Amino acid sequence: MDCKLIFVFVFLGTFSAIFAELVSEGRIATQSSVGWGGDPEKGVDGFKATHYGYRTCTHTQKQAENWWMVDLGNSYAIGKVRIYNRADCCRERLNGATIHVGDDVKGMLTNAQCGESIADADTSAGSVIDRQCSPVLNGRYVSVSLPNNYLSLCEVEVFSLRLLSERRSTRQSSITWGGYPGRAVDGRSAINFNQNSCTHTSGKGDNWWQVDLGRTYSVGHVRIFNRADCCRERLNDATIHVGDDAKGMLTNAQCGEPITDADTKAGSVIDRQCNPVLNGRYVSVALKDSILTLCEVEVWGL
Ligand SMILES: [Ca+2]
Repeated sequence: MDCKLIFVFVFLGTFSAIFAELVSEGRIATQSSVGWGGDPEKGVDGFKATHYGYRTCTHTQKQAENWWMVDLGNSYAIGKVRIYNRADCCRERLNGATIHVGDDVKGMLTNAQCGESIADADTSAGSVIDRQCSPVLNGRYVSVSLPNNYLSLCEVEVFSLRLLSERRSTRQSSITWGGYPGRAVDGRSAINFNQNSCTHTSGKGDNWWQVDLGRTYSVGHVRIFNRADCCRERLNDATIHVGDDAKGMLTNAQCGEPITDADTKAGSVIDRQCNPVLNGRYVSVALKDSILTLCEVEVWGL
């Protein structure tokens, strides 16, 4: 085993939890054509050197439509794509490139676009170009497409959402029946109240539950596990809020539509996508004049 392989093995073994959201490295890549030895897998080989001579950048021929695509192996909720541009020459070639995410293996030009097209201002030599997908895009295939120019990518990193809320600090408007706020982030999605894993407030006035993520994140998706043993309808009209105001449990920006009666089957899993993605440290669920019970709340983001 050569030194490079040993290094990679030790590195991943030690820090895999931190980088768990990187879903592209080492995956199978394809592209429209190959020139100058720039095989498509060099876009996901983990090496970010931006001088072409290091043989870790892709390179196509110059055709009407040029594209590079990675197959992530599974469909993920994609929050961000990062591109490392070439530094030794030709920095401007990426101008006009677009990033696409979707489940269509032939959708390299037509899957949903993640973020704005790459502009000339993004493409300084060796630049790191970030595009946030807002809303978050689900897909197994991530592509970069570029008309009428050579497409060269020194590395492409695709980041999926990760769970931000588990075991974080929580509070709520009141506590009754032993329904402490931490039960909604205890990692258990048990949905009968007597399993001691659901929250419970009193009913009158403004009821809210809030989690502090510890710092500001880009929140793309919130999932709520509803109670199953009774009272499924109590969550009707609840709203989800995301923001940096610790006292904004009712007023921070709203993520998705209010919860409706159709959402609240007993034990249902209720999903809300934040469109656009919302930046915030505090995520809350608010409900007026009804008991607020949450068996689990999962906040997903980057
Ligand atoms: Ca590379």
